[in-house]
Amino acid sequence: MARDWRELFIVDGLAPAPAEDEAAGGEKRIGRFRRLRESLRKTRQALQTEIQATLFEDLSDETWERLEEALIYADVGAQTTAKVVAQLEQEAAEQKLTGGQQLSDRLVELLTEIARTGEDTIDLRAHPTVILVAGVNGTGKTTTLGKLAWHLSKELDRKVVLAAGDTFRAAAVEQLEQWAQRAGVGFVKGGLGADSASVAFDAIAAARRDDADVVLIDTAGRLHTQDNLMAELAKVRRVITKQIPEAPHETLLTVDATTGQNGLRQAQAFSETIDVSGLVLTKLDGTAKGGVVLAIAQRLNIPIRFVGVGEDTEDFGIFNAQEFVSAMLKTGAGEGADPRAP
Ligand SMILES: Nc1nc2c(ncn2[C@@H]2O[C@H](COP(=O)(O)OP(=O)(O)OP(=O)(O)O)[C@@H](O)[C@H]2O)c(=O)[nH]1
Ligand SMILES: [Mg+2]
Repeated sequence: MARDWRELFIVDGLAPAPAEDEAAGGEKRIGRFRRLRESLRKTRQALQTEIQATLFEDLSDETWERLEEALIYADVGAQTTAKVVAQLEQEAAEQKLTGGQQLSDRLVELLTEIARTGEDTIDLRAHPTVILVAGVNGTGKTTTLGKLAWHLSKELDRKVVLAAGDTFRAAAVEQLEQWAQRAGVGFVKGGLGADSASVAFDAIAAARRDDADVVLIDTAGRLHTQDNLMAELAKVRRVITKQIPEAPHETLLTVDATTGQNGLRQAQAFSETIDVSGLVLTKLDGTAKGGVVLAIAQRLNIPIRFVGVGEDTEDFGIFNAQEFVSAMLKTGAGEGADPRAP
């Protein structure tokens, strides 16, 4: 599983990381994991009491019920929960799981398997590579692209163009322009109310002209139930594909983690219209419903690419199933009773 930018993105012409960066990279990783753990605190606390309880108890019907309730509360989803708990129950019946600690470790393992879906890398070797973002209003599309532009430019030395495909509001264009300035990347916009497909067209043309590596295209927020707006999104995609048959190379959907199971319905509807290739789970800070990632991963089999844990450039990371599930389930020091602690 990818853990840093150089592992997630396949790029050409990138100088190897200097040796002294290795240690710094390790520290960064630890810092990122700490932030992820911190942002999953509420989800973890929701699960913790129940899981800790199973560590003491003999496995009984009540244990399984409590575990089910906890997972559902964390928005892991009824179907995913049922599948996982049935598997644990069966393994316990076969005497494969004897103590609560084994159960807890196996739970982490099963949830990690579920969270791990599909391709683990994003290929940026096409010039330009086109990445389109879509999602419901306010789910974090513009912020995600701004953060992504920053990381691609600073960490991977890519020449990036941000395209203001949200032409509905002047403020949306300004917001993206600020991100472009902050990241020091190119910026393409159209007139207010312009056809958003034409902005995408212009941005790709500009990227070709200026030999840019990546084009990131923002779109206006829309509800997955608004048919006319969903049709417009499909048109943006078609116009991109007309210019470059393989594009968009990546279509990201932003899902606001605080919306819980509704995020699953959104993901379902968007993926029917625009063939979503990756998910970005935003606003994981401040929700107890981080488990929705697992529901989406299991039901739709769309890989989760990134997580957003705040509003700043650094509050953004590559999704790593193992790290995520550990951060969601495993109790750390100072977070309440840990029966394993001496
Ligand atoms: N706490 C937190 N806030 C976030 C995160 N991602 C985005 N936000 C905030 O959520 C709000 C909406 O983010 P935008 O990026 O504007 O969302 P959008 O999808 O582009 O919104 P529309 O263009 O209006 O549909 C902003 O105030 C962001 O700063 C995150 O991961 N955590
Ligand atoms: Mg926006």
